[in-house]
Amino acid sequence: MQKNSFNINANKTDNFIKKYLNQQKKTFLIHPMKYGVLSGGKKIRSSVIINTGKMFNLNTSKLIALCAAVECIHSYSLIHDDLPCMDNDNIRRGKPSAHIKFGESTAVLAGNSLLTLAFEIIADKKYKIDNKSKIELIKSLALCSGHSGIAGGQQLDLSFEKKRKSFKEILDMQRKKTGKLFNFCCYSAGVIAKRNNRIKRELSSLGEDIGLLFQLADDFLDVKGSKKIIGKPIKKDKKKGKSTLINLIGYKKAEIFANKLKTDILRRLFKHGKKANNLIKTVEFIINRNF
Ligand code: GRG
Repeated sequence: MQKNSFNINANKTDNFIKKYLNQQKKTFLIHPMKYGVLSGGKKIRSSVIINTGKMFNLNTSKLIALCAAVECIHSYSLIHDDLPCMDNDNIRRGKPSAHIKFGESTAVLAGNSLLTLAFEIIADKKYKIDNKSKIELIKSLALCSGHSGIAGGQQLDLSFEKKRKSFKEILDMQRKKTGKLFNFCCYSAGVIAKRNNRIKRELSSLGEDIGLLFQLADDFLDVKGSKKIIGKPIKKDKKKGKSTLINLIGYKKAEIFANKLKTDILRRLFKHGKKANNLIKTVEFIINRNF
């Protein structure tokens, strides 16, 4: 199922973003923004949102604006992550990174514009959900993206380079850098489904664990993946002295930890019965993927 259903979700998100940008004023930054967000990428976060929504019988049309917003923020983080002052990577999604293609200043500005576009999309009156939910979503997305979320996690990641960090410190950094945006993916479906605070907290924690599993899989791919299939260089973590579980406890033990995390995530999903089937398949994909 997975590749097809992911592609369907990815296309829906891409089409939404394309249409949204095409309706805006034609500025210089539109092209580099499109390059950053529309040129490839699995759009796995969109599938997590859509498949969490399925647990609450939500139609994709109610969620597609959220998918677009999340993918804008994700692409923004990748553009900035590749910059010379961050991870300094020249290839992304099998193509030149945005700063190689357009220059550093344009890449920074296109990234910034994708960040603000995310909030514009959710706040837009064309997104027909009630204002209370909109404010809740905007606040949560801001928290997940800022200094206690992705940006904070990235700062920790860079500051941990070539240092021996503890298991707890590495997981905390990875939860922020990657887990928080997945936290928002599951939580936001709960907001649209009008679930109570307890359920929304459970969804946040579930999403964050899915995000952590995704990051662990990313670390495994850096060791055993194929550059051609992944579309970015491999074996960078060791070279850069990145603090990963693999570099701390070794590949085998990190794999055992990831499998335990996956079992725990699936146990929580099985409680939802058949309605969780698509999200379960997404989690299986996340840990077994080769790209
Ligand atoms: C505040 C949003 C924000 C960013 C600034 C640069 C930065 C701070 C954060 C970087 C965070 C980062 C790059 C995390 C890595 C997450 C990760 C595993 C990315 C790869 O995601 P995939 O595989 O990529 O989903 P595709 O190409 O499929 O979209």
